[in-house]
Amino acid sequence: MDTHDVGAPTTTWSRRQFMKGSLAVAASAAALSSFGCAPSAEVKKKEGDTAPAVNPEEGGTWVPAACWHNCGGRCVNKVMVKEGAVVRQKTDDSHEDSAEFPQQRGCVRGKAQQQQCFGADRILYPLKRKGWQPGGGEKSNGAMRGKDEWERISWDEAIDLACQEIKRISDELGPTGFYCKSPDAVINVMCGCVRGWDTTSHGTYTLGCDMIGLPPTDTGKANDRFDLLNAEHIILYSSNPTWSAAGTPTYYFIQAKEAGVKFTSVDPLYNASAQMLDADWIPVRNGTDMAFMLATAYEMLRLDDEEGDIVDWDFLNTYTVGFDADHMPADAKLDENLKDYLLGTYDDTPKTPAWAEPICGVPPEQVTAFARILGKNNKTMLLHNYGMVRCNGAEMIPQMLMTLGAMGGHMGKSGHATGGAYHANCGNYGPNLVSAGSAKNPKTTNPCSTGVRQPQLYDLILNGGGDVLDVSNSYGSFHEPIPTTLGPIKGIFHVTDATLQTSLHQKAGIEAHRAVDFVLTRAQFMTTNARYSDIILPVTTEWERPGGVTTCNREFVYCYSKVTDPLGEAKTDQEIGTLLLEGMGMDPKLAYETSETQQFFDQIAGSKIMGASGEMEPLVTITDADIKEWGVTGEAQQGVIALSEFVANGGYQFKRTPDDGHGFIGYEDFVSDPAANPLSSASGKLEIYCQARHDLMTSFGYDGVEQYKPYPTYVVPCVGYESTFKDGTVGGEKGDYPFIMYNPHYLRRSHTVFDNCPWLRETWANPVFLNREDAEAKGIKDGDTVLISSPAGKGLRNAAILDILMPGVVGVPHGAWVDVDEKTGIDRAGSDNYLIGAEYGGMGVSGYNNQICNVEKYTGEALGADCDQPQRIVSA
Ligand SMILES: Nc1nc2c(c(=O)[nH]1)N[C@H]1C(S)=C(S)[C@@H](COP(=O)(O)OP(=O)(O)OC[C@H]3O[C@@H](n4cnc5c(=O)[nH]c(N)nc54)[C@H](O)[C@@H]3O)O[C@H]1N2
Ligand SMILES: Nc1nc2c(c(=O)[nH]1)N[C@H]1C(S)=C(S)[C@@H](COP(=O)(O)OP(=O)(O)OC[C@H]3O[C@@H](n4cnc5c(=O)[nH]c(N)nc54)[C@H](O)[C@@H]3O)O[C@H]1N2
Ligand code: SF4
Ligand SMILES: [Mo]
Repeated sequence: MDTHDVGAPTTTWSRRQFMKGSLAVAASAAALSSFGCAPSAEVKKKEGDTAPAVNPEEGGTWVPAACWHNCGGRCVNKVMVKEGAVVRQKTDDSHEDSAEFPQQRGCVRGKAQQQQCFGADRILYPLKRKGWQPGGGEKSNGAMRGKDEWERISWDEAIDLACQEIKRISDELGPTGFYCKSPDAVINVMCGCVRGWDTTSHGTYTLGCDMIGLPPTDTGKANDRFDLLNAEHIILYSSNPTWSAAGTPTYYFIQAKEAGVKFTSVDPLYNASAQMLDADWIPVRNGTDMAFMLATAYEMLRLDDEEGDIVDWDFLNTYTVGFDADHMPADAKLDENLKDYLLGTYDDTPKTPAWAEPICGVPPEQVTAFARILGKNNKTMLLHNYGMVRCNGAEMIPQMLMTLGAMGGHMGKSGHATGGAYHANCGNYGPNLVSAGSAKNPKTTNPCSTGVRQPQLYDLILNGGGDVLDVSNSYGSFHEPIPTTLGPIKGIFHVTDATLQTSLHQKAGIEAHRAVDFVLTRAQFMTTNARYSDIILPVTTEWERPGGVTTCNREFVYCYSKVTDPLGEAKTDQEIGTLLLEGMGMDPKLAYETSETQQFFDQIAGSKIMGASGEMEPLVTITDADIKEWGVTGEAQQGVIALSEFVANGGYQFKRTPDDGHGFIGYEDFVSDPAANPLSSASGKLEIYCQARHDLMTSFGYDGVEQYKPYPTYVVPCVGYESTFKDGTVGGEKGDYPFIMYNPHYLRRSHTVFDNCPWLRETWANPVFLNREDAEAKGIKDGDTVLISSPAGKGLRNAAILDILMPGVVGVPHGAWVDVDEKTGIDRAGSDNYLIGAEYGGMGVSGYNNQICNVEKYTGEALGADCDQPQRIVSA
């Protein structure tokens, strides 16, 4: 068997051929070969398969098919299955589309799901790295990870080898001998492991939102979609739902636009959403939002003083603590407040727009205009996504953004809102009107409770262990530090994430993978995790499983069904887990209680709908005959839709009207009666000064934490805009890495998923985004191959030169599969994390969006388009 990167190029495929192809993708891999992406011989031929002569216009059954990635959306995706082949694909057409009752339409990635399930790049058999042998040390031949060849082995052999090695490491080192970013029940039961924690999506909102008085990660307290139309201004702060929350959110915002709402985008890029909504653009430099926000607050105070009617003092005084000296929280240890900091009382530096401009790049008149929009007499919604808090030094943004909303009184009233606008719920919050049930599985516990900040883990592995501060038990749950000494880590598991690709410090990550005895990965493709492994267990996609139910948004639950039998020898996660536990001599019932069909049934049976009483009631009617037909255990129940209809329709959408009584205004109860409905903070109010969060953060003792106050101030990040200057002073001479680099979440991919997909590669080029002036100064033309260098690594991408990106900012899209040229050490794929190191400060946030880099025209061989590169395929 060959190594990776040997697939047939996809260039021979024109867009028309792809379109044709999409009408004729067959479940049998025989049909796949017609794609020009020839799969391995075994892939082509399933027992008894012939290439079906399909006529997409006749017959076939529409099956609601899963769209299962962490893509920001949740949409309907239907495939026509005929003679075991998928012959057509569509999105929601179950009813006429209207603003009140919108179709749940999907995006281009959804349409490309067939290339996930039936892709020529699927791994269909257990694979072993040729140079690896169990037993550890030299036998593992670890330096060859990522370079070695692969051989096909049987499931028996794969499970035997894996269990032998897991037992050996477990006997020698116990649970801390293993590492897995997010262990599942099987790993908990088999051996346990050290976990990695990371602030990924919500950045600094991961720390202590409850202490400030915000909902967890600040999601859920913006208003529902009909109320968007009651606003006068909607601010999309660091928010590009058109790319990052595909599906209905953009449609809701279009309704608001058509109703006359004025949009403003605060973003280094005039992004697709801003363009679509014809928004006013406030270009702010990545990672410097605090300067811009402080200056905005200063301007609100100034305008209020000079003209009146800007700051909602009643709101501040009633619902918040810490804005001024007269309203400090009872537990404050420091006699300082935000207002005096803004006015320069403590440091003789008023936080004026002129003070902020050199840092954030926003012209002062735009700050003033923004302050006016936030004024109390406007109906303003301040909706944010999380790009600006996935930055070093952004620790106090959650308190500051909330403060801006509170200064204008933009909470608890129709037409006003302040809060997160995330994923498929973006623009539409409120209690669920329908919800999916859950499958029953035993609760398992990892015998090792230690969580290590993800990028430090690689150094820990490379150093053979060491001292760590355990500060987070699971994502989003921080605690006071527990000093811990860990021994060597010799085994790595990859389960359902793309850790080696999506975690900071990838270069060290690759070395760490080469340093251990054993890496076991479940994979559908030769992903980065898989590439640096020893044994790969082929896992099915969701299309090859019985089905499932997902809550998509408050109005819609999606029910998807099986599209095809498992391809090749792929097995479901549960089947693989069962084999591993049996191989370890353990009872699989410790991890799985019921069959996957039973789990699907339980999800359906547990689905709920908002009843007339205001309580959630069963959604699906289930009869004894249904239970018999499904071969499951359960009880008959009365709902509003028959089981067969629910499954055939692909779920259920709750019909809304603006006056249906299900509207939602965030913070309404708190604002109407704060004493009866206190928030989760110590004071029960919104804490602009928050002692508890500050104390927790400082207890970690990370570098630079002494700069932070319990209220929002500007701090110099460990890496950020200041680092682009030679001596770290803004406005000085530029250093070796003069640009701020950030990682837009890119429409070609859902993180790493789809990166290898030919259709999407052709549609989305995955370039590096450069500002025109910057490119001209560097002699770079559109399409030129660009060398991106950072203190951590080097990568190549083709230039996309933009007039809508701030000067000095470089955009490297998130999630491309690293492809290191072993001779030069340069990554040809432009992987974001290959360019980022392990530096951290404050709370230990993963600062993806204010890293530093240089760009120059590459003098080596030009890269060519991604869609002209061979697809990464393992072939026999
Ligand atoms: N530099 C940088 N790094 C980032 C970010 C950034 O902006 N910049 N963003 C961060 C964010 S917000 C996030 S959320 C993370 C995401 O990080 P990850 O969760 O690691 O990313 P995904 O690519 O979604 O990984 C999902 C993996 O599961 C596999 N998979 C799919 N279905 C199944 C299945 O049924 N079973 C199994 N076993 N596997 C399956 C997919 O093939 C894929 O490899 O990345 C973070 N990393
Ligand atoms: N297509 C696609 N969609 C996705 C994903 C994906 O990988 N691909 N991933 C999903 C996941 S898990 C997540 S967490 C979300 C992330 O979704 P978002 O948080 O929306 O992520 P981005 O699109 O990277 O950033 C949003 C906007 O913030 C801007 N921005 C970046 N840094 C800063 C900054 O420092 N200040 C300001 N003011 N603006 C900034 C960017 O230019 C961008 O326009 O996307 C989800 N949706
Ligand atoms: S947004 Fe996500 S769920 Fe919707 S079609 Fe695209 S990939 Fe699928
Ligand atoms: Mo995320």
